[in-house]
Amino acid sequence: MMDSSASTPSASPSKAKKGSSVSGYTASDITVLEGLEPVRKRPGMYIGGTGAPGLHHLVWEIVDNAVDEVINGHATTVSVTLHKDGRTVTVQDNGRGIPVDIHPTHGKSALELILTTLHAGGKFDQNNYITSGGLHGVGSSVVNALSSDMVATITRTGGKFVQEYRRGKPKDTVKRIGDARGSGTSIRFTPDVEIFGDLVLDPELIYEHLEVSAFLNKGMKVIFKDDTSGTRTEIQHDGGVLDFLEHTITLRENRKTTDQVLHIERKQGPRLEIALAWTDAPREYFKSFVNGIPTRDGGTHEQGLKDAVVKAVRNYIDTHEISIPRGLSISSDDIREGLVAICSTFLVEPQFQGQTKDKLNNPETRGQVDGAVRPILEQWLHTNKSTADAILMRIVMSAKARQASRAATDQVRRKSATTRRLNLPGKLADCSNSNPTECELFIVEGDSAGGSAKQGRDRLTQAILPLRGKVLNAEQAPLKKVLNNNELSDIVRALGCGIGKDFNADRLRYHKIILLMDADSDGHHIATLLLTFFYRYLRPLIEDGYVFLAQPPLYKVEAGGRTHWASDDAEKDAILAKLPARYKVEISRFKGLGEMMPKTLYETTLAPDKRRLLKVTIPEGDRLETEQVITDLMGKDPSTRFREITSWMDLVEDLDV
Ligand code: 2B7
Repeated sequence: MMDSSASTPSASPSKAKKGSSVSGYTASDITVLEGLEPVRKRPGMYIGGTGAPGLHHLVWEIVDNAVDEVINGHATTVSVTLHKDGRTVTVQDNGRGIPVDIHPTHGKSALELILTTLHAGGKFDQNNYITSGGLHGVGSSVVNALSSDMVATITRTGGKFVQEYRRGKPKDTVKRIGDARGSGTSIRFTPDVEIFGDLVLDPELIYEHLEVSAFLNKGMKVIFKDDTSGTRTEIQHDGGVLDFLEHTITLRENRKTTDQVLHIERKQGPRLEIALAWTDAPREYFKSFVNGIPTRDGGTHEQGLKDAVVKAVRNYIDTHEISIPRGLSISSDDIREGLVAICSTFLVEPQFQGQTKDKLNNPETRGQVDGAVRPILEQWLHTNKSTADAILMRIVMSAKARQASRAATDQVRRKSATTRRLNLPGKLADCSNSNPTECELFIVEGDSAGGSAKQGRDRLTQAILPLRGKVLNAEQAPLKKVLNNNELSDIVRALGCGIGKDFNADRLRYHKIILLMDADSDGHHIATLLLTFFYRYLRPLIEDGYVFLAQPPLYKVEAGGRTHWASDDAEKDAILAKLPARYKVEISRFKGLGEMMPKTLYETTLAPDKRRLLKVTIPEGDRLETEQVITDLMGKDPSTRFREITSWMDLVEDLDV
């Protein structure tokens, strides 16, 4: 093991400011005041929610303030007690004690200002006061606001001082209750049942949070008393992130590639501590933190570390002329496979990114971390020849495995799916799922409707085939002519099941074939042509229940703040009849599917849980009659066609599928 600590001693930075009192900080340093009502009104804004995570957030806020006193060199110990009720918590530190002197202009103690006003922080925290997580050290007032009871006990300047609060409001001014030696802060609080109901705290979660804090702040002593189980645990990790690394590897049951572990600690510039080791893990595994906050999605600090590792290893391979097997190329992924790393840095102004703010975004950090790690890692590899060899063997092995597995998958792919996929029509927007029982093909009339459907669909399971040209009337055409019709041959290719003597239902690519046409006479005509084609040439698909008609809305009825959809006049009238007379009603008629927003099309017509489909069936025992209908409807004699036209919907049956 090697420790490459930078040369600067780790003196605790003193936060004393020129012109301040002996304590280095007085009540007059407090800025910006705002009451706590907004916190009780909208707790979610401050702690994310009022469920279990929000409840635990209260504990992290107070604990992190105590840890800050340690980080900034004023305290050594943090103790946390979870009381018997499972909800009340006492946090204590042996730091300087929150100042209790009276603020000259506000006439209140600094303690009261800190615990009862929002955004009251010391002026120092903009300059050089680094905080561990939380609301940048101003979270204690938020916790107070959301606690039914809070008691702050401060020891400083030879005395013990107490102030109590009820739902964030002080019961009285700060009182000196006696003499005391030393200094420190103790805060006891009970989360308000009015806010959190009867939720209780989870001792295991508290333990985990404290443990991570102890790993990231080496030397800090943490005492956790859990009165719900009568246990008391002391956590202290003098090995810091090095201990964290060992702990992580053991927990994940990985084995190290070599016993050697790299540990880097930079004390110049932003504090940075990294530990890493290669293991037999099948992937890389990074745990990164900024100011003690886990950055689950990594970010620039993690990227800088990855850059450094990859470049240092490549540089080592180049300068030592390590021979790599012929034809084997080593990727960054190969270099990082099995790497387990902990990366913790402390920044004055961290910027977070992403929905959950789990990613560090400070651009300068990437180069700084790379710059701090790379030379040390290179040096480490140079001076530990056997370690470097073992790591390189590990890397070459992963490159070989990757190459072999890539070749194998390529071969499998070539043999199966691609050949069938290559035959698919170009205008088909296929779905990504390849299990036919879960897949649906929408045959859509017109390019613009096809476009909306492509955008609005569920890409996983819904494929779209837009029809552009004329659909041939298959009633009057031989198979050869049918296959010469672009639209019909595209349908056959998309379905994958063949036609005529090649027909094989087992190869059908979608178990729902849904015809989606405008709700007008043109749309009905095309649907009829398609159904004729299915009936004449792919009848088993109808018989086995694979063919459906979609029911797009024709009318949108807006009334009383709600939107209703109707697919014909009768449905529209039924909706109107049910609406209270006092409602102002707005009716709009869609000219075609292409007019609909993709989202609307999805919600009214495509979404499996909202749409209504009509399943096309051939009524049992009525086969001859159906045959007659088709002949009459689609055959050459216009008079029979007219007779049948109104009754053709008898072919279909209303279904919610
Ligand atoms: C930014 C605010 C919240 N604060 C101080 C000083 C010490 C101190 C605190 C604390 C949690 C439970 C026990 C500074 C910092 C307020 O200003 S908060 N210790 N511990 C804590 O909250 N523990 C302080 C300068 C001089 N003297 C004291």
